[in-house]
Amino acid sequence: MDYQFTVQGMTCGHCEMAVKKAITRLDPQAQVVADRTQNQVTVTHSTQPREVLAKVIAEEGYPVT
Ligand SMILES: [Cu+2]
Repeated sequence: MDYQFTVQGMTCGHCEMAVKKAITRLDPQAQVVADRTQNQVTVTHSTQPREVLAKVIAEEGYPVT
């Protein structure tokens, strides 16, 4: 499945990497693009439901709106 999330609080490359890692830890084959300038996280080839990914991003410290 492919998803797009609007994510608050990503201020630098480390934040983008933290979000990517949190998702791929749970969903290893997912492709993740995090763009802090647009507050967007795009996930493709996910095996997980949208809510699960949203929860993982939020638990990493970045609110999903
Ligand atoms: Cu950061």
